[in-house]
Amino acid sequence: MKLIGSYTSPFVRKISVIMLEKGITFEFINESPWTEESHVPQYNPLGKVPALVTGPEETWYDSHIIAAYLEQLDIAPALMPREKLAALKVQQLEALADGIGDAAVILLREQMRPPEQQMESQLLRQREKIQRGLDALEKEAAKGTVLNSDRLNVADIATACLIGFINFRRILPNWCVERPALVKLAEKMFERESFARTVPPTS
Ligand SMILES: N[C@@H](CCC(=O)N[C@@H](CS)C(=O)NCC(=O)O)C(=O)O
Repeated sequence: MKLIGSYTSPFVRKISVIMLEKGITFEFINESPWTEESHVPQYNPLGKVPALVTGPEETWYDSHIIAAYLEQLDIAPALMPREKLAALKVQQLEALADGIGDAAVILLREQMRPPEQQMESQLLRQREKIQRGLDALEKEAAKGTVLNSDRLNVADIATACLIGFINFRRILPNWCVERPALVKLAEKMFERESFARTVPPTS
């Protein structure tokens, strides 16, 4: 399998972590989606990473779909409950973490524009999504029934990748204030070998 992505993307990290946890060997093809000469559109018409090439005629994209594809291979450990409703609850939290990631990427791109071209309303809108989303994740992490339970799942991985990205890009320096359950979850996840091996490069 070939994973197309960039080391700094939280969505790509999510897939790398899942494959490392399951012991699936893969080749990493480092491709930025942002350059003019990017090959990413050859793998995903949306031009986004990650994409996972599994055969000459088979490529998967959108990290949520790739995660589901990897799960149906039935390779232990299972990272999704077998029961359908329980699995949906995990996927909803995965979607929440990924959605906060989307808002963080939009915020970051907006902040990269010259200051006079940045839209204050856009910055505010994305920051609000991030704050609300993190509050919702904090509640779930404190409950410990789906997120932060004693069985690792895809939502835990997506949440920790998101927090890693927020830290790495300094998107919300005070995110941990009043979010103790999320802090604990992130600390616990960052100790795993799969996370240690996928730390975003600093340069
Ligand atoms: N929902 C997608 C989001 C992927 C995504 O936004 N990836 C970013 C990198 S962090 C990207 O490739 N952006 C390029 C673009 O939007 O053109 C997923 O989960 O795979």
